[in-house]
Amino acid sequence: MTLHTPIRACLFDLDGVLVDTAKYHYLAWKRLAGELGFEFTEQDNERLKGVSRMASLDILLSIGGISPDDDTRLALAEKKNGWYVDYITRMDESEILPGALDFLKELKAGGMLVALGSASKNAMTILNNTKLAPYFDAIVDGTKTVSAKPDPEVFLLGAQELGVDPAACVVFEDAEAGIEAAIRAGMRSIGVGSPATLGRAGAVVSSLREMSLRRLEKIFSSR
Ligand code: B16
Ligand code: MG
Repeated sequence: MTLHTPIRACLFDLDGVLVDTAKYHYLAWKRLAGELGFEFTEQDNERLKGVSRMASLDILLSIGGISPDDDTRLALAEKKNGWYVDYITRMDESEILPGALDFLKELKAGGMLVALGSASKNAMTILNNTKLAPYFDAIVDGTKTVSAKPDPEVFLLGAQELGVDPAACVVFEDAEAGIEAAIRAGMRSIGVGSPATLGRAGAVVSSLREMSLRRLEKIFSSR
């Protein structure tokens, strides 16, 4: 990969980058933990960000010190998802994170290709309710992938659907595992959140409000 390949596509994680659905995941997981008889804190919830549904359940169960059989695990995950879906079906455009919509509009106007790369199996519901769906040329979510981040599958599939070389892609991610996935995919990356956890990204911003096409080109012009 040449580091000077011009950027042709931006790939976005969903939860934590474009919308804050972590709070709804938290409420649903907390309710499940409550039914199972243990506490689940917001700090515990940090460990579930960017992690797939079943892997999240396993982390939660390990916190509670419970190890049910596979059928019970599936039923518990479904129960949590039902509560979570109740929350996200009530979402609207007001829940788009600051700067995200303006940046997506600027990318489209500038001819950049845009893809979603999310672990969520509920991504379409969220994109439709927030009216973000039309901004994406390709949507890769948890219904299309087998391996979870840090495996690069979700982003490689995104690049493939866009017909763009991975070296010409930039990933926007809020999770360390997502930055790792971007690196393994041979893509550049921008962390959205704290430099303490996202230090391996090419640059870190606190929100997409700090992003513009000009800033994007500037960040990578010398690398
Ligand atoms: P679902 P992302 C991830 O979304 C969330 O960060 C993570 O907390 C969640 O467990 C995962 O999606 C699966 O979500 O239960 O809706 O399939 O950050 O990859 O956009
Ligand atoms: Mg995320």
